[in-house]
This record gives sequence, structure tokens and C-alpha cells, in this order.
Amino acid sequence: MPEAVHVASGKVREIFELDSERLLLVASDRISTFDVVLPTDIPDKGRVLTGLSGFWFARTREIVPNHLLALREDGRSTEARRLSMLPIECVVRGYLAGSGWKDYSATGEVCGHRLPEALRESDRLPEPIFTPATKAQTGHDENIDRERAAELVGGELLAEVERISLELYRAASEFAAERGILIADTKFELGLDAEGTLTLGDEALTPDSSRFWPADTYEPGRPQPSFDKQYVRDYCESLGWDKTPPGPELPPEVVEGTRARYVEAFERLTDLTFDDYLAEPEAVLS
Ligand code: PZK
Repeated sequence: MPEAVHVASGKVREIFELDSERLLLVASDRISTFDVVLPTDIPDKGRVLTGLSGFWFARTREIVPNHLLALREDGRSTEARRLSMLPIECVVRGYLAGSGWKDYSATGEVCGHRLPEALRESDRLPEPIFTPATKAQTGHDENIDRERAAELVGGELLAEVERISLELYRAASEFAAERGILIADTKFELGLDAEGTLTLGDEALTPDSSRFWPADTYEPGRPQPSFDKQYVRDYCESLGWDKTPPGPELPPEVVEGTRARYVEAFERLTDLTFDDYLAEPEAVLS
């Protein structure tokens, strides 16, 4: 990457600086499970996620402007406008899972939202809820209530961020459900551009930033299988691995099954074949 300076690493992505106004986000084929990055790549995973994110950016431009400037020919790299990112994670939940289920079980509330009694794990919520979290430097993000979120970004901006996050989730979850994928929850990252315009950044509505569940086996009262990572989780559980690093290597059939699930999610949502994407990544933008 001689044209760009590396500025940050995520668990499975890297960011480079192209110039003072533009970044390059590169999605690797690495996969994490139980918060550990595994030593085995899933071929094309980074391309699937980059393409899906681009697809959603194009489809949600009328809801909120976004940072996407171009998709590169490699299919895994996004040129993006540099933003001043807000210090909160904008989480929306339509179903009760993960830390939402945990907090509800303990208190009957999630981030200050009082929920109906007797909800079960994975139940659909009466309405999607905005449940912001702080960006923890290490370890897990911490759920916060709207009062704390308002201290971090200001009350006026928070109201706009909440409205946009809920609208994005509603549009995407409805679209995906028609294609057999339930988006149980999702995390957006918003920032301000040079003019102060609220703008959607990061990746959006991918299986790495959301919980994707297969709709055809949805059954509240238990945890749901992950649309994309279930083979990996089942295999790791079968080993009795203690979920501390290093993670196990994956056998070829688990790699192939998982790659097929990522490609299936891409093809169901975009109505393109993954080969169409590889031939012309920007096909997802029209
Ligand atoms: C930005 N991250 C998260 C970390 C990743 C992503 N458009 C933007 N402007 C300024 N900063 C960011 C973005 C975006 N997107 C996003 N950190 C900074 C992150 C590591 C790897 F790919």
C-alpha cells in the first residue's frame, strides 16, 4: 500500500490515510468468534462485507448521507470521506439478544427502555429501540442510557442520531426480512463531515456489525443460530475449546460452509451474483 499510511487496525479491518480528506478501509478475510480472531481465513469474506456495506450505503442515501466515495476493483477496499466520528456506538435492537437480553433479564430494562414483562430470549420487541454504547478501548462496549449519551454528544445531536439510526434499522430490517434474513440488532457509527453534516461511516448492516438470523428457523425462547458464523461456532464448541486465544484452525468443510453462507447473504440481499460483484464491485451501488 505505497500510496497510503496505515492509521488504525480493527479486529478484521485496517484503515489507511489516502490524503487529508480521504481514508481507505480494507476488509480482510479474517473471522472472529467468541471475540477471538481465528488463524484460518474465510476466502472472500472481506469482499462480501465490503460489497454489502456499499449496497446499504447506496440504498440508504435518502435517509442519511454516508462516507462512501468509491469501491476499489479489489472488492475489499472502500475509499471513504474522513469524518469526525461521534464517541458513541449507535446500536438499534429489534429483538432481544446478547447484552440486551442479559440486561433485560437482570433489570427488565435495556439502556433505560422499560420493556414489557415476560419477554423471552430472541423475542421481537414491540418497537425497535435505540441502545447507545460507549466505545471501550479494550474489551466490550458498555451500554449507556440516553442521559449519558447526551452528555457525550449533546442532546440535540443525540435526538437526530437516534431518529436516523431507527430509520436505517427499520428500512434495512424490513428489506432483509423479505429476503429471509432477520437483522436482530445492528451498530452504526456516525460522524460529522467538514461542513458539520451528520454522516454514516464505518461498515453498515453487515453480519460483522449486526446479528443476522435465518428467518426460516426463527423460534424465540432460545438463542438463534447465526446466519453466517454458526458452522464456526458449532465446530469450536465441538472441540471443547476454552474460548481464550489462540483460537483453533478451521477444517476445509467449515471454511467452505461458512464462505457459502456469506455469499448467500450477499446474493439474497443484493439480487446480484457474487461473481457479478467480483467483476464490477460498484455494481452494488446502482
Ligand atoms: C474511523 N474507525 C473504526 C477501526 C476499521 C474501522 N470515515 C471515517 N472517518 C474517520 N474515522 C473513521 C472513519 C470510518 N469508517 C472508523 N476508526 C476511525 C475502524 C479500525 C479499522 F476499518
